[in-house]
Amino acid sequence: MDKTEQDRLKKAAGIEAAKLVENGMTAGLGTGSTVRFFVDELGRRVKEEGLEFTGVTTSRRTKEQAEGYGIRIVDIDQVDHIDVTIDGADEVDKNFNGIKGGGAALLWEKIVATNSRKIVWIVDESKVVDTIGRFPLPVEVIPFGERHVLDRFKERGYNPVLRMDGQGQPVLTDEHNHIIDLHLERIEHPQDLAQDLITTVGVVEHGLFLNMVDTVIVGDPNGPRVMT
Ligand code: ABF
Repeated sequence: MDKTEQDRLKKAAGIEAAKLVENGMTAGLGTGSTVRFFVDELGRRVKEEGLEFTGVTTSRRTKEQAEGYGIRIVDIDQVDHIDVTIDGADEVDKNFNGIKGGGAALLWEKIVATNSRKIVWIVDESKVVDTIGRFPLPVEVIPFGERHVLDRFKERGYNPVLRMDGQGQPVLTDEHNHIIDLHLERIEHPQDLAQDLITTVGVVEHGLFLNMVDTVIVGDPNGPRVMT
């Protein structure tokens, strides 16, 4: 699928998801290129339809985009709950197990998601897979001692790679942590892997989002498709 077509499908999913945000809601706004289309549509609705809602964002870059449209953004600790969160994903399977974190925002994304009454992912059809794992699994780690976490992951056969930026420096998350990507190809037992990762000292969070999402809106050439 070429980028133009992929962007068309992402935009269609984003526009469909924007219909879910109603006046007076507190909405979680995710991160990634698909979410950018969603926030653009929210901005149009704010300007043209007078939509009023409060946003909680999962990254500084989404906060900047939303505030550019005059959307009111508050800190997650200023709200009692989040009515609905719309976010992207890197992979999602038929059991709604997903991988997130390609955008290095998985920690704030998971915190926002776990405090949301409803979670909706917006994806293009390339993200829907039979078995997750082909997309490298992001794991957020504390920089202190990360070399030893890498060694442990290597011993376990996880094929870990510290994520670097274009200047050859480790990518920094919004919490100033680092990301280790695990090149696993297939994840047959995601629950077991999640437990192994979260109990590894030095790991802050991982990109396995299991049994969390309620609805997936898929940008499909025949029009947005809703999976529930
Ligand atoms: C974000 O959405 C990340 O967790 C994930 O990496 C990204 C998907 O990116 P895109 O929408 O640009 O394909 O939530």
